Amino acid sequence: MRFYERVEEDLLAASIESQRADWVYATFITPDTEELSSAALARLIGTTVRYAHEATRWPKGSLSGATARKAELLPLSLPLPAPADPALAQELTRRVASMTGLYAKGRHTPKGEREPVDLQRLSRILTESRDPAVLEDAWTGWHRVGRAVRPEFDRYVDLANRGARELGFSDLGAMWRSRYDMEPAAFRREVDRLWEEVRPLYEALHTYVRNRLRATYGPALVPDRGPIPAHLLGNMWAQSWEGIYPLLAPPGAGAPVDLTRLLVERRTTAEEMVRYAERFFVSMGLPALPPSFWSRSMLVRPRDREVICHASAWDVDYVDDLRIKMCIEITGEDFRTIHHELGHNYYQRAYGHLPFLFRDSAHDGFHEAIGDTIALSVTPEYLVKIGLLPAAPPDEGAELGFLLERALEKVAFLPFGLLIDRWRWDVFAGEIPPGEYNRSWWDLKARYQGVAPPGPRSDEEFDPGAKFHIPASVPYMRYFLAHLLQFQFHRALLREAGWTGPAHRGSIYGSKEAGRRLEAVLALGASRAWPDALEAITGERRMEAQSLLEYFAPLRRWLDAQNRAAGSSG
Ligand code: X8Z
Ligand code: ZN
Repeated sequence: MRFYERVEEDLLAASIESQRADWVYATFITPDTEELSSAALARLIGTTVRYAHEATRWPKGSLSGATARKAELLPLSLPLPAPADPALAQELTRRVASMTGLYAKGRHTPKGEREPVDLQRLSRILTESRDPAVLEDAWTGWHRVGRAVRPEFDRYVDLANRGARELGFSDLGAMWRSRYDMEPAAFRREVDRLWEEVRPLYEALHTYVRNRLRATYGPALVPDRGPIPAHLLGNMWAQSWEGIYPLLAPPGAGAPVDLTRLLVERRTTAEEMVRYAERFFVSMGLPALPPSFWSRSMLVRPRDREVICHASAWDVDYVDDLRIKMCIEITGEDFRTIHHELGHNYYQRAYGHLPFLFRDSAHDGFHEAIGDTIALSVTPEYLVKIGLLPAAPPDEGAELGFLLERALEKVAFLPFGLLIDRWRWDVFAGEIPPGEYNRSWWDLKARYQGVAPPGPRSDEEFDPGAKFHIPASVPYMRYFLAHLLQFQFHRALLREAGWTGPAHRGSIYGSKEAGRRLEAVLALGASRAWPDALEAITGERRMEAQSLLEYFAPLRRWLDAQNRAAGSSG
């Protein structure tokens, strides 16, 4: 239909303009770049909203095939809905840019030090220090950034909700839940169902970790029931716990692979870290990254200006101007994150040939799952194969260590991935009033994650604002879904690669068959409802937790035995 040709042409032009301005802002935060990027985003939103309203001329049932799909996607293609009034749209985008900038510029002077340091340094303190006072100070110091974000947040909720309502959604949360090819209410039930399936495994892990931390820090700090203090889990948000693996390693497991040490000992550079990840994709038959990727990406933190360090992947011209923006540190964690980011880039490139409204993933959980799926293939055997690890694959004890480390990363994340938007959905719906923002946040943290703040938090604090995706207005349920999907994908691609052993030992490195299957799904973009894409990769049409549970089954048995021996059941 002619109408959608015009829509897609205009949206492509406005999106490229917005991407360019946003890139400059994110890699060089100044009042000017903040203004330019928010103005460009407001123009893109304005164009989308105008066309979304025009499109309602054709009633839903009157369209079919690709046009019907485009009509569905058009209003949902917006990263952020804004009121049609241009002044209000610009106010909204300015406030979001400002919140993101405040977060990026957050600093704190750690206890016993002289200079203020950034989030990356504070995060390193949280993984490395074993002094509860130092940990608490780094945690509390960073969380102060939430207070700076708070004054902007209320107005953001109000304006974004108005934008969502003008487009026919009841609020921004309902709009976010509408991008999953099912009713928003059904989607809510779907994530609850998935959480219930993985909850027993999470609880077994939580119990084990609490027992070990009590042994380290004593019963005064770590009680034998109830929540774990958030500052002891090795991560600023307690979202993944692999940072404190050394405290939790199975006794007698031997030293498992320390990827950070291997990379540091070889004096690996940031660029070489990215080359490793690129070579993985290439080994599966996917193309190398374009030369412009290497000249335009930001791989390390620049010394002379403020940037948004939170990792992201870009496709500035929606064809092949691929880039990543990261402040890479030479660690195993960043090694994995680079695979995560390149997963986005390879997705973007694979759907770049489609009509503009289809240049997106099947649903946003797919986008987040691709690179993680590849990173699941970073096994000890793989590291031997590429020459990073000199020794032969490790013994059985080390295998348990490997699984525990992966669980601390992936299983620990699940309730966190769920609760961020559990909280925001209720905020956008007006069910959590502004006076209860922080209290309700910690209620959810206790209920889902079983973690507590290091000390009492007053109503002045705004701890949600200390997590990137909240000031930046990025939906988060995508990561919860991705953490399940990646195990479904991993299992299916291993099968394609002819692997018949246990999933945690398998790697799809070098498998052209797995590569072909993966690329076929990426190339569908958003042209089909997600169950079709899921079926194309796994043969199944439902998201499920079974693959994850199978992957961790040997660990689960071991955790249960440990917990029984320690006299705690859950
Ligand atoms: O934000 C990210 C990526 C960019 S899409 C680095 N992740 C979530 C987070 O850091 O909170 C990846 C895992 C979860
Ligand atoms: Zn991502």
